[in-house]
Amino acid sequence: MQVPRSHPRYTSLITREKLVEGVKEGLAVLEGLIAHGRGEAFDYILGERTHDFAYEAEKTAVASILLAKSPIISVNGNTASLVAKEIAELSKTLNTPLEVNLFHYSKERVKKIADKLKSYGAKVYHEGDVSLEGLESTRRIVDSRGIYKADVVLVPLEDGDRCEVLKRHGKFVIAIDLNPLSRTARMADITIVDNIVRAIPNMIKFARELKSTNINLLKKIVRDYDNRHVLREAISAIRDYLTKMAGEL
Ligand code: PTJ
Repeated sequence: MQVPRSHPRYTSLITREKLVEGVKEGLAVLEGLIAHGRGEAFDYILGERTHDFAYEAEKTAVASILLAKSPIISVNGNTASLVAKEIAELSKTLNTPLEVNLFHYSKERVKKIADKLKSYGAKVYHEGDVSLEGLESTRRIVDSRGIYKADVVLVPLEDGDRCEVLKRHGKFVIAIDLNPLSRTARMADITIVDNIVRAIPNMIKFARELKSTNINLLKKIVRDYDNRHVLREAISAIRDYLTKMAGEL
């Protein structure tokens, strides 16, 4: 569909179209459209912009990846449809590989997503040679070089139970989730309450900035971060936005 640039909801509609294309290309599943709709609703009541609490989470996420021994960035169908090029760029800037990890698993889709990410020059793991104990869903199928041995894992658009299992395996989890009330959001060590289409480009900027920063400063950024505070700020931002909108009626 051609979206006219003058349309007041241009960015939102273009993002939707990318996901629809992703489904047509076989990168994303139909359930991904539903997940996106939920994300859109939260984005709407957050004012469709990156808030300060999200910038803080994005910066801290980058600092913690730079400090990690074996970091990994997990990619699912929605992420590949919306920000394949950008997440490959982030991966290269942070020298952190990508791993394809799917909820609705199929070998064919894993390969399609991996090929797309590789076409942007990223290093991609998708062997699926080990199982993450304690997880029933097919998200348990992971790569022994990636999520399995990682100390820090970035999980965009997560579906719930994996975050808990990753935590049980002693991993430091960074989530990107527009829903600050989700189980993932509440269980992660760092929750980026922002749209992935804004979060990843912001993280690329922070990565370029912090790459040459001294290690003590990176440690201070991570030490000073309080995820419960960030989640409280996100929920308050929704409340304030709704109060403002009601007041304008
Ligand atoms: O490709 P697969 O098979 O791995 O499946 C991917 C989906 C997304 C379908 C799967 O992980 C799923 O069902 O996820 P959920 O349980 O619907 O959760 C997705 C979360 O991401 C929800 O809390 C949404 O609010 C949030 N979300 C959706 N779109 C965005 C988002 N957060 C940030 N940016 C978005 N664009």
